[in-house]
Formats: sequence, structure tokens, C-alpha cells
Amino acid sequence: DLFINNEWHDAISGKTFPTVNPATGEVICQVAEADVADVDKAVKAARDAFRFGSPWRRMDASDRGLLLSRLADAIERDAAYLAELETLDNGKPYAVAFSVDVPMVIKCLRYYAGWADKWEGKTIPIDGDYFCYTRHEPVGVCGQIIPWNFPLLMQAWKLGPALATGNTVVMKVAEQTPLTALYVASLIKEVGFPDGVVNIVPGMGPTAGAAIAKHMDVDKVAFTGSTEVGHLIQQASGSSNLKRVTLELGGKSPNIILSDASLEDAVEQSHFALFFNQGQCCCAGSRTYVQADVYDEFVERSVERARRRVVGNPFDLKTEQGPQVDQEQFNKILGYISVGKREGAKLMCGGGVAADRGYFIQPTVFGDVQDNMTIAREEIFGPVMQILKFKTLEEVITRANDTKYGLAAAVFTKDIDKANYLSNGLRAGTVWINCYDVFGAQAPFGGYKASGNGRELGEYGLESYTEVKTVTIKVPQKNS
Ligand SMILES: *[C@@H]1O[C@H](CO)[C@@H](O)[C@H](O)[C@H]1NC(C)=O
Ligand SMILES: CC(=O)N[C@H]1CO[C@H](CO)[C@@H](O)[C@@H]1O
Repeated sequence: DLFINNEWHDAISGKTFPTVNPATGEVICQVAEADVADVDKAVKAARDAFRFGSPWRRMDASDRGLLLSRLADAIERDAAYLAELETLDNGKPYAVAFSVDVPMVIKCLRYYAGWADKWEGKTIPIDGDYFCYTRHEPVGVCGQIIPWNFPLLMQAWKLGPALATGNTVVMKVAEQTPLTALYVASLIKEVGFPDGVVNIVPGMGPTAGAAIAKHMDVDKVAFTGSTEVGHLIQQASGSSNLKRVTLELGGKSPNIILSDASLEDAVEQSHFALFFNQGQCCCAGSRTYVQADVYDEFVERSVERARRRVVGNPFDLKTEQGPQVDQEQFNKILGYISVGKREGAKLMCGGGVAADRGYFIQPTVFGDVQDNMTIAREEIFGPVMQILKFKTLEEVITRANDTKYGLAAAVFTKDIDKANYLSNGLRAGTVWINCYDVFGAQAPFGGYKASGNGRELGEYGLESYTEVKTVTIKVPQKNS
């Protein structure tokens, strides 16, 4: 059901949609499908919870933090169940859901719980007999549209800063993976968030998602997903009430291996950079640039590593790679593999379907990839690695930047000067040196260029959920 005003509701239209286990293709259950009228109902609940003088607005900031802490505790209590549900609905290996996704969710909520009563304004020494200060106020009703690749984690990244700063939320979860977010909704109610503070409406992008993006009574929208949809969200804001927009979109992140790097580490980390989460990461290291003198050895070892990758039942603890999330992604990835072959990239391993049911794809490596090939320019979002050769640092920095995206990048080298030179020159929101996909709730994440705007996580993540109000008071006589 839809979660509105701390109650469970059928969709007003009565419509439902099936959510599927991607490991088998079987339907898990039917889920209520929100449309425009349901979004209206959720926005009304969120607006009412945000009204001046409401329990949520009157609540002490430390108590908002306490509610977030209690939510983290409830998630920790139910970690095994949530990880199982995530694996069932999304296909990611249970070992990863349990030991990576769920712990990161808990840490994110606890991190923002701590911020609730520490996000301070300033007193400002303006000229004249005045007392001037800023208040950090919540923006209001926040629409949040989250993706299917890390359903629980993206929910926490969105809820943490929004609730710590006192906003209310209408969240649309992805139609591929609605189940864990709805379970978390039951925990939100259990730990005592007031009615209407968080509302969760599963549904489709063109209906429920669009209704949030163009709603006249939504003050902010945060979206994580494709760049294509990011354009639509920004336009919807422009043509409605100019609601504030933050976007975390696609990427085609360069991962640069210099010849002085530890090859063993670089191969393993580059494998992880691309194949983690079935390749379904917006920050995947999907253009692997390798310096010429180590290129052949790097390719050979990367192919050997990809061949060893264990693909199969995501509930088997030995499994490294489960199925892709759905039929559409599965078809799209196989399409990119054909285009890669047709455009002349060298298929070094994989390239096909990995099981006779479910959406499993073989770990695939392409060598001899050229910058102008489709597989080097477009986001594949699957277990398909592109390896490109380069000679000099000046060359690789230009080639690495020659993309519409700018989400992440990595450099493998033992030379600190080269690491600094490249990390300064790369146009990307995150640069990892000798590591990949290292995230902390404390460190901001977000994109340059068409990879989005705004930052999530860390102290910076609070800014998108805050209006700064300047209050100036005439005083009889100022003294320094
Ligand atoms: C890439 O550029 C080369 C050299 O200009 C050209 O021969 C090749 O057809 C191009 N490939 C694609 C996929 O555009
Ligand atoms: C620092 C640097 O070299 N930046 C370059 C990144 O690549 C783009 C595209 O080639 C250049 O315009 C930037 O100058």
C-alpha cells in the first residue's frame, strides 16, 4: 500500500503493479500504484505536518535527532529481514545487502541524527545600530524520487538530511524495488514520527514522479536517476513553481591506471569499480584508462579476474554478482554489448546471458576501446568493462574530461605529484586515489556537468534542505 499520513492506503484508482524477483522473473507481490491524485493526497499530508505550529515544527531539534536515531536502531534490529527483502526485490547479493547496504543506511541516519541540533546560523556584524542573525529553516515539503540500484541506501541519503533539518517528505520509490522502502515506512511510524512527516508513494516516473516534480505545493525536489529524467525534472520545476532542484544523475567515470601503480591492486580495484552491484552504479568506473606500458598485462589480468567472478543465486553467500534489476536493463545491456562488437571493440570475455532464467549477464570485458565508441560514451549500467590505452598525463586528462558527465574519477599511482595533478584537473565531484567507491556519510557526493547539481551527504548535504533567513533587528545602540 501507499504510506500517507502514517496510514496505509490503496491507490485512489485502485491500481496495482507487480514487483518481480529478478533472479527468477517471478512476481513477488502486487503494490499499490500512486498517480496524480495520490501524490496530491500525500502532499496535503506533508503540508499539514509542516504547518506553522504543528507538532513537527514545534519539536525540539534534539528530538528530531532522537527520532532519526531510533529509526536507525529499528533498522539495525531488523537488518537481516531488510537485507533479505532487498535481495529478493533488487537481486543484489545478500552478503552485500547485509554487510554493505544496511550498515551504510544505519550509519547515514545516525550521522544526520547528530546534525539535527547542530546546524547553526550566524550572528553578523552589519553596519549601523542593528542586530543581524541568520536562521537555518527547513525548505518545506520535499519531493524525493529515488532509484532502484540502492533502494534502502538512497532512501537514507534522502531522509537523513531532510528530516534532520525539519522538512517533511513525499518520496516516490522506484517501481522495480518498492518493498524495503515500504517496510522502513512501517518503522518510521513505529518509532514515532508525527503523522504526515514522511509519506511514501510507489509508482511510475511519468505519472507519480512527474506529479511531484510539477506540483505547485512542493518546495523542493531531489532526484537520483538518469540524466534524461533529470532534464525533465528541472524543466518541470521551471514550468511550475521554480521549486528547488537537486539532481544526482548518470556518469561515465574515468578510472586512470598509471604505469607506476601496484598492478595487482589496480586490477582488483578496477574490477570492483566496474562490476560492483552488477555494474549498476552511477559512479561506476566505466572508462578504464591504462597507460601503454602496462596495458597488455592489465587487460590480461582483468580478463582473468572477470572470468573468476561468481555469478548466480544472490542468496548464495559465495555469489559476487546477481541478476540485473529487470528485463529492460537486461535487454539494454545486451544491446550495448552488440554495439561494442559492431563498432570494433575487442570482446575479451563474457558478452552473453549467464543463466536460462532471471536477468543474469556474464561479466564482460572489452579491450581496444576507442573514445568515440558508443560503449565509451554512454552509460551502460551493467557488468561490461571498457579498457582504453593512453600514453601521457596531458593526453589522459583531456580524454577523461571529454564527456558530458562529471560524477566520479579515480587515479592509481604511487606518485603523489601525479595524483595531485590529475585530481585537480579532472572535472568530477569525487576523485578516488588508489581506491574506488569509498563512501562515508561524512563526505559529500555529487556531480559536475550533466551528472547533476547539489551534494548529498556530509555537512554540505544539509544545505539543499535549508533556507537561510536573515533577521535584522533595530537596536538602540550597538557596541563592538
Ligand atoms: C571513430 O573515429 C575513427 C577515426 O576518425 C573512425 O574511423 C571510426 O569510424 C569512429 N568510430 C565510431 C564508432 O564513430
Ligand atoms: C585541467 C584540464 O586539462 N581540463 C580539461 C579537461 O578536458 C576538457 C575537455 O577536453 C578541457 O576543456 C579541459 O581544459
